[in-house]
Amino acid sequence: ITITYAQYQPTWQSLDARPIPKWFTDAKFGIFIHWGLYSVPAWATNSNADGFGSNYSEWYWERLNNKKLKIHKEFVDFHNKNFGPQFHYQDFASMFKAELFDPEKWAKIFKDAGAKYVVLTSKHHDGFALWPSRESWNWNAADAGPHRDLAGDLSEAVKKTGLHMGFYYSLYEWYNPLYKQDVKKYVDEHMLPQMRDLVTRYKPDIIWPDGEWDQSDTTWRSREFLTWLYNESAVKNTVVTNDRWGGGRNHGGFNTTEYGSGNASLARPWEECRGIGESFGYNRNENLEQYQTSKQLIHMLIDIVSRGGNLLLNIGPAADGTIPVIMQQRLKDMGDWLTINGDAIYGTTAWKESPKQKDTTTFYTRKGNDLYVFVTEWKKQISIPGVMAKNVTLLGYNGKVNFSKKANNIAITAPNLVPGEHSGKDAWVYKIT
Ligand code: FUL
Repeated sequence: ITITYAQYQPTWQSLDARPIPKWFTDAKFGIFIHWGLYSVPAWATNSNADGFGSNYSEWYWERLNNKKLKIHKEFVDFHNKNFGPQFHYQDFASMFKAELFDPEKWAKIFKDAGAKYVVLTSKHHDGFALWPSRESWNWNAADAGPHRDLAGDLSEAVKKTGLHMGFYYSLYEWYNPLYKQDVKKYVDEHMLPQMRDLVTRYKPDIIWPDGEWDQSDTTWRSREFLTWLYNESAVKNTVVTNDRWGGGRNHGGFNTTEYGSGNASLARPWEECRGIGESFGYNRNENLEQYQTSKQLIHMLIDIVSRGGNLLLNIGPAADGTIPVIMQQRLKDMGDWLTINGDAIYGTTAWKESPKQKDTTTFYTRKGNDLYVFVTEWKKQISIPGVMAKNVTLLGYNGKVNFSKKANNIAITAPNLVPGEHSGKDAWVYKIT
């Protein structure tokens, strides 16, 4: 007889006690990818008229149907004008070809961006699966559209570069007849088998559920799934999940915020996600002003990491499988900055005792006995209360950095150089040992 001792029970008390694998809190920066049939119209309004999420292009299908929305008419007009009233959302499947999709190229872009993990929409609220899912027969990327296992091919390429690979998965589906008729059956025969399939096939390091708000955690059988994931699955020791499992966002893995600023007040790890622009899926209707500049993105990453969080920065590839060049450029800039300054980001923690001054241009992280001081504006003098220092260096600069000590404070004098020429640009990091 073998007696197996299951470590986790299907209660939140038990599941929440599982420590989040350290690779995740060390990683700090991940790439989110929203890619699917919505990448064909790749369109949303820019109005924000219905508040949060108004500009999300991945909601295209729902916007066409939801008459209660202020933006509904704009979507219908756009759709009818360009595709015609007879054209169904389902018809986008044949136009989603991914003919230029090169997973190795994508993986290299992500690695060069300095990201440590990738999260791909394996299935969004429209239910279209990016892998050959049995449960989504004829409504997946292998049976229709590109006729290719997009999720599997990307997963393989990403893992080969040494990055962690994960999947976003929408629990609910807007228009799946099974979901509408018999949610219990949908959960048992469609949703849970799909999630298990994703885990067994691709051994992802992240399961990023979403759309959980539509039902309770009991209806989704979330606790049972997590018990299996943490006790028995092939990724039980490495997998990380988020807090979108139903019944409020208090349970599961890391806390998620979206177009917010993160939640550092909780005891658990957190991750802020957002696009470079205002949509997750590619929105061709956006203008340059709606895109964050590289500098803004770098400052965003610094702010988040200094408060102990992760940034999951989203890109929206085009239907043909290319990553819009403006997005590539932003990622490249982040990667260049991280090549010089990554030591101050990866594997760090927030400096809990940091001075509580209202200074929006100085940020801190810690690693071992080292303190990193980020300045997002070049300044001649930087004083830091409450620290002792043996040595101070400026990352990316080989020269000496002068500093003076007074009691428990140190004052750093910036070296006489042209920032951007002799060091990093957009933000500078002093390392205090
Ligand atoms: C939301 C979804 O409704 C959005 O479309 C997007 O996927 C975001 C990450 O999560 O809740």
